[in-house]
Amino acid sequence: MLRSKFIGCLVGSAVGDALGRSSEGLWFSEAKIERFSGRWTDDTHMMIGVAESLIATEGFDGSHMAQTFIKNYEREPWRGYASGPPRVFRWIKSGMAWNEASKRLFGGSGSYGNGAAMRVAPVGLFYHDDLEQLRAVVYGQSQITHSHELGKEGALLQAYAVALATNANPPFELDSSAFLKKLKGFTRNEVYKQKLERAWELLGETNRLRVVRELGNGVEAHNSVPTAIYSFLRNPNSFEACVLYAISLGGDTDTIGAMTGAISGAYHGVEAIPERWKSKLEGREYIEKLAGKLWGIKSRL
Ligand code: F2R
Ligand code: MG
Ligand code: MG
Repeated sequence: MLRSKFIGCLVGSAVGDALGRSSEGLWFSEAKIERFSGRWTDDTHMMIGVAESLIATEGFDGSHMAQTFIKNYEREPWRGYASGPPRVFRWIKSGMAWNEASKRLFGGSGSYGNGAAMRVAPVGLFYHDDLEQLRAVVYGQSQITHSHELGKEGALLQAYAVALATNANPPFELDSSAFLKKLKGFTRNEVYKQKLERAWELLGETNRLRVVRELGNGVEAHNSVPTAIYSFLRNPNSFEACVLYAISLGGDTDTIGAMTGAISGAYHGVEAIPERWKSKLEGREYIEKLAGKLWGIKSRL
């Protein structure tokens, strides 16, 4: 089951990204998923980089992971990256340390974009049973491109949600309240604590506009990570329902779809992801191979 959860998480993340790709940036009522080509964006490209580096070094090595991001970006810069990461890659290439360059972004405040969270699923899987290491590695992998506290803390919550989903045992009913309480207790940031509180209050909400207004659907980590966790908890028993719900909220749909898909895939395992999506997914075999290797190393260590 654990192997299936590892594969489900990475494939689920890529499926969510590919499903949301054509709606990214649209108002929620316009978000559509019918045009599923299976092609994914920077979210999956960077998630693959995280997995490749964890596998190659059998753990976290910041310099190696930064170089992996740079190598992958230079091969396929057209994946739809935002402005921040490519600038950081150039600074690292010109000699800046991997954990210093990102501090220069946005006038020295660092990025609070959701880029560190959208790619973090392999860390949540690999350290699902060691929360101290999970926190340290999430902050380390975030620092490469996202040094702002909100960017890092969003990645931490997304990784911890993946870890909690990995440790859960469906079909026993998921305790949403306990899930949110654990997340709230794990983050040190007040913005996220309040968003998680709102997520709990909104669980029965039928008005999507209200959900978007209160939780957000934007490119900022604090306006998308809680939304992905919420989308999963609204529909814990169905991969399909939770990812479609996430995308129906509009905004940063590829990323919120990817984060929701990662949590749900880790919860259910790969069998729960509809075959009509898996069969079309770009690079499915490679993503499954990476997840299998990550699980293999984890089982051996
Ligand atoms: N880039 C996109 N989408 C744009 C359209 C792509 C197009 N469809 C195409 O194919 O070309 N999506 C991807 O970017 C998001 C992840 O972004 P990331 O990696 O966090 O980048 P960045 O630049 O660091 O932050 C994103 C924006 O957030 C705002 N921001 C962040 N920190 C800020 C700060 N301290 N002060 C002010 N603003 C800050 C800025 O607007 C950044 O541009 C994902 O959606 C991924 O799919
Ligand atoms: Mg993207
Ligand atoms: Mg996006």
